[in-house]
Amino acid sequence: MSDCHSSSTAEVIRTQDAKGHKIPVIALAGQPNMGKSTLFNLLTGLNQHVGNWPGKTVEQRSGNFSFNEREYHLVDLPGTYSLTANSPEEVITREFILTEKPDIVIAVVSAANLERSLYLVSELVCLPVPIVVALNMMDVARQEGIAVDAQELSQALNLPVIAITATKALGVRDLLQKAQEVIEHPTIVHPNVPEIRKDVADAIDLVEQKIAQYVPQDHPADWAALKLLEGDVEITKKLKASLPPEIEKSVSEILRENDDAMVAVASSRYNWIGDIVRRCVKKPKMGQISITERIDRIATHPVWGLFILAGILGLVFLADFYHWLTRSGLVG
Ligand SMILES: Nc1nc2c(ncn2[C@@H]2O[C@H](COP(=O)(O)OP(=O)(O)OP(=O)(O)O)[C@@H](O)[C@H]2O)c(=O)[nH]1
Ligand SMILES: [Mg+2]
Repeated sequence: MSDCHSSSTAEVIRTQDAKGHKIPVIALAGQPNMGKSTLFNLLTGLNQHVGNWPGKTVEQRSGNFSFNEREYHLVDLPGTYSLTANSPEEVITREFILTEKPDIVIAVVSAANLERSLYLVSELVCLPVPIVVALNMMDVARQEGIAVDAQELSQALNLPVIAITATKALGVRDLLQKAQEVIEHPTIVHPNVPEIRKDVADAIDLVEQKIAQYVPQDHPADWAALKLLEGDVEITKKLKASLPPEIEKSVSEILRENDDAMVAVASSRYNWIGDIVRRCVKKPKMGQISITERIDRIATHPVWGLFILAGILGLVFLADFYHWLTRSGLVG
């Protein structure tokens, strides 16, 4: 990648350019093992800073790189399955997006496992941040016979989607080009978001109106209301501390009346994901089986599987026996 390189002097990661202008911040978000760090290392090379997130034992990695003669600050967010406050990683990721306001989030998903990886995206689309989706692991999907239509996915999400294979640096230039376009010409994009059951959506609106002036700084009121109805521990704690008693009482009443909201919200996300996957993913037809499935079938076959196991054990025994013979001097 000739026009995409990390600076050679690694020590200081700058967040301002020579004229004092803020260097645009790109955050990599995604579930664990989606390839965020692979992409991060590819772009930043040695120009990385590794430490811990303030007050947490979670590793923080950031670094700078240049692309098309512009410098960017890249943050490798911790892998998270969702954005509900179940773990420090989830809190770090959402707090970073809400309070640090990166210029763009690159949501890294796996083409080989789109259904699972879209759960985090279903939450990211509810945050006020521009998103570009990096559809990674295209090589793995191809090997598994899974075809993901990136253009169709882009239409289904109403977001830019670029297919990449991070380990081979394929598609990464296109991804950066798209990220650069979005950063330099920000337009208000409304991604398609999960549609929540009407009664729960109404309850969210009502809670939003009540809490709007008390939400923590940088937290959108509609998002905080959604999280309250999902029973998010952190947001509940923060709002409890700031809501006047009479408002807290009426909000608690709404939450009690909608005690199935968490399930309704989760199922709206799963429906959203299901619809998208049906539109964009073609799995191998019956009869067409992938290489790994073929290996699995033979290795777990009641007869051939035993032969393979006996063969492997025999080889281990022979290797061990040969090793013993050479050590005891019986074989030269
Ligand atoms: N075949 C293939 N493997 C990939 C690709 N991208 C990443 N990997 C591999 O997937 C594994 C996980 O990649 P990471 O970059 O560590 O994933 P991550 O998203 O940073 O994971 P966490 O830090 O746990 O959140 C590594 O073994 C990578 O080499 C890809 O496009 N193709
Ligand atoms: Mg990582």
